[in-house]
Amino acid sequence: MLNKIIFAIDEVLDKSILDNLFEYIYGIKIGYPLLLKIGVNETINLVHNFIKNDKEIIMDLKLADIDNTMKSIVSQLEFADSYIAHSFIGIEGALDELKKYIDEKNKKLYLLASMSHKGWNDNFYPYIKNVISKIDPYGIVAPATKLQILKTIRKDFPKKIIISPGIGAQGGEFGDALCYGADYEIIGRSIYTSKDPIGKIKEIVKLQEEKINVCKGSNP
Ligand code: O7E
Repeated sequence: MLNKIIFAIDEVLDKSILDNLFEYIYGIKIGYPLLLKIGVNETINLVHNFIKNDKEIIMDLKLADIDNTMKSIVSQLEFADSYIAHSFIGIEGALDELKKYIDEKNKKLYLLASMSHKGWNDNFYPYIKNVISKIDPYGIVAPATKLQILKTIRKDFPKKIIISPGIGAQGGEFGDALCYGADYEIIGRSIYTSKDPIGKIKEIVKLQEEKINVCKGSNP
């Protein structure tokens, strides 16, 4: 079965529901909404099975600060496998030291290349592209709502893992980002607001598979 979903857990869920979703998703993304609602210890309890079974846990605090502050934040959330930071903060005194710190811990860094909301300005992409090239992160976040910029980012970074939000609740269609170069689709509300999250995930996987079958071999 296709395993291309990163579940954005931005709402408090029953642990049993989350554990039942386990086999259908590649990994989970946790950010401020959940951490602020239930705290770090409860979050660790909630995602215990994912930690134990080596599913990727991506910590999305959209780090955008000086090196020392970002390293301090990461050091308090070591149960995660990966961390997301903004690229616009630049290299010296920020992302250079963060990358070194995360590498030393054998963890992964994702950098944000473009965002899914309307107001994000991709005119800055050449600057962001340069930062990403120099920092050489494990992966990149790029939007499923703007398929042309996603395609450009894939072309510019053919070997990077690309994870893509903006599907379902924000208007992107399930499977489109996979056709335009993403490795995984980040999906939150479409799953956790559903009355039947497992049924919804199965439906999403089917839609992703159908899209991939259509775009396979073509060049969107
Ligand atoms: O719209 P949803 O509910 O499917 O959730 C999408 C998730 O992806 C949510 O956690 C949101 O904060 C995140 N996201 C975007 O929606 N758009 C972006 O451009 C970037 C992210 C994201 O994950 O950023 C990582 C820095």
